[in-house]
Amino acid sequence: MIRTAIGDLNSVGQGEKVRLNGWVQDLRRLKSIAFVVLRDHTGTVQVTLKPDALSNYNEVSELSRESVLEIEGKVDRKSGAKAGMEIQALSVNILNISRSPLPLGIDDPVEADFDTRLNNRFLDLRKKENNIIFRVESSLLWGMRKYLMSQNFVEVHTPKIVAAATEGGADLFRVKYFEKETYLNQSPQLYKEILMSSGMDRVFEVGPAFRAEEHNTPRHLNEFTSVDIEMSFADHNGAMTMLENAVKSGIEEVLAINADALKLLGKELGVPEVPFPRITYKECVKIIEKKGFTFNYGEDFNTEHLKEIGKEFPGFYFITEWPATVRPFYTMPKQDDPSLTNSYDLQFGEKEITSGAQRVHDPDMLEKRFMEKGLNPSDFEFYIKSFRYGMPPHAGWGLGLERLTMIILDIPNIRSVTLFPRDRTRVVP
Ligand code: AMO
Repeated sequence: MIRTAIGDLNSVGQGEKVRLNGWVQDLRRLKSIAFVVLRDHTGTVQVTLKPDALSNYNEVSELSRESVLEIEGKVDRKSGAKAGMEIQALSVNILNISRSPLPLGIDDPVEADFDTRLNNRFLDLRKKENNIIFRVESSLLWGMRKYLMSQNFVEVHTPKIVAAATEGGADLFRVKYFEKETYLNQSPQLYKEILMSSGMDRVFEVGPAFRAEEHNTPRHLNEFTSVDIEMSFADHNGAMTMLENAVKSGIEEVLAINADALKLLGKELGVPEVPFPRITYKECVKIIEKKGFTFNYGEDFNTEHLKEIGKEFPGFYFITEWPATVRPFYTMPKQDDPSLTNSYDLQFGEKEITSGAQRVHDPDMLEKRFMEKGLNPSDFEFYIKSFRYGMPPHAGWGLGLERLTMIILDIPNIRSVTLFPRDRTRVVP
């Protein structure tokens, strides 16, 4: 008999036989009858166990919580079960017995502290409201992938053990690679650009990015999932259009696939209108100065500044035309004012989700930019070389998948939307 998901029992008729697989969420033994609340990834159902129907009744009715069962039984809608239905067990196969007590309760009314939850993440994720986050993230990414594929992007995979830093030398994890010193990649930046010179035209990558940032905040991980694109014969405007449409498509997919999840999590989500507003860095400086902050023009905005700007723009919006002082070497200067750049961040209120830009494609200008940033171009020879033999103009972005998931589900801590978070103190599990 094929397995029925508990969530699909509604479409099974009275008296029909089903096979269910799941965990014992609760077990109550009365005088001559026992009730199991069986749980799978789709929900729970009550199963009635009777001694005369089951040869192993005594063993089953003594089982510990979270033991794993396969149950064959009949659907009974006439009994007094609260959910309007229960299962009358015909056979129970014990697939595994859980030890007791559990290090973390699955349906305890009092929530355990976050560290205990993360230390026992396999149990924590058995809670529907926790594991459903990752179903939402999966459909969000699927919607973005669908859009990018429809625009002729090719999904690629670039190395994560690398010889050069892309986003600044301070935040690098060092890896001993036989006789050489190498790093874990902070971003696929250099490789996705090299692929533009390979004639691949449009590429995207979904993969891990590593940042040895010391600070422990609710928005930073030391390993996060970066969704990156790079496109040829395009500038920052073309890349921003791709970004807003990809985000919209991701949200549409969540709404189409995860309506139940959103209801369970109590989240309201709407499809954002595109195009998203574009606000320049200079306009943002005016906003924060108006609020009484003294601001050093040319610096990055801090959390307090972004809070103020976010109050003016509570939804998705771009901050554009950042000064060259705060953008990496690969960022294209603005043609009519080279102190600024053809760059942007995608924001949601005070939160940054994406950075992107048109890139420098002239190898001489690129070498100059390296030197201006105090970097030695010869350390990047493998990258600059790909610019010398016909590099097309190109642009792209990198989006933090966990950051976008936090935003669409309105979840305050990035660790909640990461299966096994890596932060300043946590590398296990
Ligand atoms: P940037 O360094 O701004 O740009 O990173 C891009 C996006 O990645 C996410 N992100 C993080 N998420 C969680 N924890 C972190 N420590 C963390 N650091 C970054 C953010 C951020 O907006 N190469 C460029 C992208 C490009 O221009 O294509 C880059 O990596 O959501």
